[in-house]
Amino acid sequence: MSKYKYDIIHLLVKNQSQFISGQKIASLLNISRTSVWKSIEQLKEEGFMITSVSNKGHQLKSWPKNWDKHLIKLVLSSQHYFKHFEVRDEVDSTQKLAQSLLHQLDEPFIVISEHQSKGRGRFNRNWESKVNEGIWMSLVFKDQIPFEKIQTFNLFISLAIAKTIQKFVDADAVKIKWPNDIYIQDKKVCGFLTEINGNIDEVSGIICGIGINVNQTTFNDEIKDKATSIHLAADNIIDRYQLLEMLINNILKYYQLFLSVPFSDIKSEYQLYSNVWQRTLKYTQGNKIIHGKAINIEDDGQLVVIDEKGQLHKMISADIEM
Ligand code: BT5
Repeated sequence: MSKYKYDIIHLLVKNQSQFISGQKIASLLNISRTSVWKSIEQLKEEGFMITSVSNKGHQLKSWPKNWDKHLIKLVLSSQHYFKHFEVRDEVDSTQKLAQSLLHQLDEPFIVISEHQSKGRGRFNRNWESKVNEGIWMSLVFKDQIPFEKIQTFNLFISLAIAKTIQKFVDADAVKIKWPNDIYIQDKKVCGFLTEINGNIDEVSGIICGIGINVNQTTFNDEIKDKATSIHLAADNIIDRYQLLEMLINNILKYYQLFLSVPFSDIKSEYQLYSNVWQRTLKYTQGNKIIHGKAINIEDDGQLVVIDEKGQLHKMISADIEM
């Protein structure tokens, strides 16, 4: 493959609303027009849809649907936080791979895969991760964070994910189910889990595994009545690159907020998105089961639930049956 391939894609992406001539590409990259033409032909063979019109030039219409490390770098080039991208066709779990790379890589990084053979949820539950249809990734943040602050991380991140998904579907339908799920109406479209590296005083790494159902139309029997995808809700095929770009930008925006302001600053916004208020729900914490209504979320991220006898329970994590 031509060594200019990614430079040419870059120019085509930057000029996506118009044609760019072969002459202009050649002079910007300081190569011959023949090299431009050969590279463009190769890109077309690889699945890039490029319209070429004589006297006008070339215009990118769409690119291959699978994850490609260089394209991921390209769409995420406006952010400067994540420095390394580990892109795989298949892994057992991006979370597991991220854990194993944690000490080899000094800077923040992203692990993303087309498929996970053993994607996992909390408590080692199974996470269905179909090939090419979702975003299955782990983000590794590397900052020194006081241990007591970490409890609010999920609250910031869930707002970032919900706000991204909102851009593709009926905005009012997108809700956060405390502590780590995003719903569209009453079905789960995303689950994430947060694991930390560090000690009781300070956290030095956060590994946030995010699973988003993007273009699925079917799910396995266990989850078919309780899962949905953005595609099903939007009635549109979703461009995963566009979704990824918006998602990472939103996550970084909320991560900066997480580092710089207390949860109380975003609490009222969070409460608007949450779907647990004023409903009697079943909360399971270990082997304790509570039937009650959530009435508040405290500044340290704890959910306050009042049970049927009027007793208050504060929770930092639980399973909630809707
Ligand atoms: C979660 O756990 O919701 C966290 C899921 C995190 C998945 C990501 S994908 C990238 C990274 N690498 C990994 O290996 N994991 C992370 P939890 O709250 O425990 O919910 C798990 C439950 O959600 C399962 O028991 C099923 O009932 C349901 N479920 C499984 N797959 C699903 C899917 N694709 N969509 C909706 N629900 C699903």
